[in-house]
Amino acid sequence: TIKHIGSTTGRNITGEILPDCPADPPHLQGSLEISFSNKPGTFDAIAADNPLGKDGGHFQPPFCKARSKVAIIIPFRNRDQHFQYFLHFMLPILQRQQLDFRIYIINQFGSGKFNRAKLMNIGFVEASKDYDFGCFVFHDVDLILENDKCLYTCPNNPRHLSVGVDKFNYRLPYSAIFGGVTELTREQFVKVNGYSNSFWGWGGEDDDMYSRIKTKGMNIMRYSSDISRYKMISHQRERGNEANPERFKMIQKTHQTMNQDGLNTLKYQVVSRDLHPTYTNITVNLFGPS
Ligand code: UD2
Ligand code: MN
Repeated sequence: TIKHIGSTTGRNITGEILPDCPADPPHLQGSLEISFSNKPGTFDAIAADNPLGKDGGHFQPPFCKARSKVAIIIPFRNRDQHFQYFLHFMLPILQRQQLDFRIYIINQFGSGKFNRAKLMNIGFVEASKDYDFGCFVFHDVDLILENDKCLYTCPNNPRHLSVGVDKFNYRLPYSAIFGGVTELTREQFVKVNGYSNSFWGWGGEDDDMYSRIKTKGMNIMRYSSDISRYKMISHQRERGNEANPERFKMIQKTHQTMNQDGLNTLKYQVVSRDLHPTYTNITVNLFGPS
């Protein structure tokens, strides 16, 4: 078996020092053909296709030392088929990018109002208990990258990755958008006190994060839309994720509320933590409104 050959120490199993991975990963393919017309494989089939992960889906390049340690945090409830597509398409890409990475599903327990932002805060805290991740990618489960040159590494300012999305004709719907797929380093995320915990239901949490970043004097970076390009798996708005009518008022006050609402006020309970071959599932109780 060739399992367990990645390295957390920068050495291979015989103790030899691995060279740093090149800045330009050599096996990238560029533009990719993504289609949802075939059903995705089962989780077992996906694991068989991607055998190099360690427990909980921690992947590391086998022959070089990765430049980035990346946690991919997916806020989630009841979207198994989307997640199967996600793994099917994204695992090979992330391995070609030669990242030291692990995918976390942060699964909201119960049928109360969905809270995407709070789930992402929990992902940050829980992933940080496992490993010294320096880069956090916050990722909608239904967005699939169409160009593997869009590297999931964190630059020196927060980055918005879902620049071109097919649903929006591959154009930004507004210039301050920060939803979909975003990246922050550990330091950047701590500096803004994480996301708000207070956005229950659909919308606003992404705009709130945009203001947090600006308030703390950072800028948003973006690749161009030919590289930062995604397809969204089509879906309806779920029950429990109805649009939040308070969101417009809330995002006017971000600069006043952000220091008392975020990582420093995060309360939740882990219901279960399950290590799967290609990902980690953490089911959490948010103690939110019903
Ligand atoms: C947009 C944003 C998204 C977020 C949302 C408002 C883009 C491309 N996307 O997405 O990032 O800001 O508006 O909250 O800008 N989810 C579940 N189960 C549910 C509901 C949601 O798993 O029942 C997760 C899943 O990862 C999903 C994400 O939350 O992709 C966002 O929800 P959505 O896809 O329903 O919202 P959408 O497409 O309007
Ligand atoms: Mn969506």
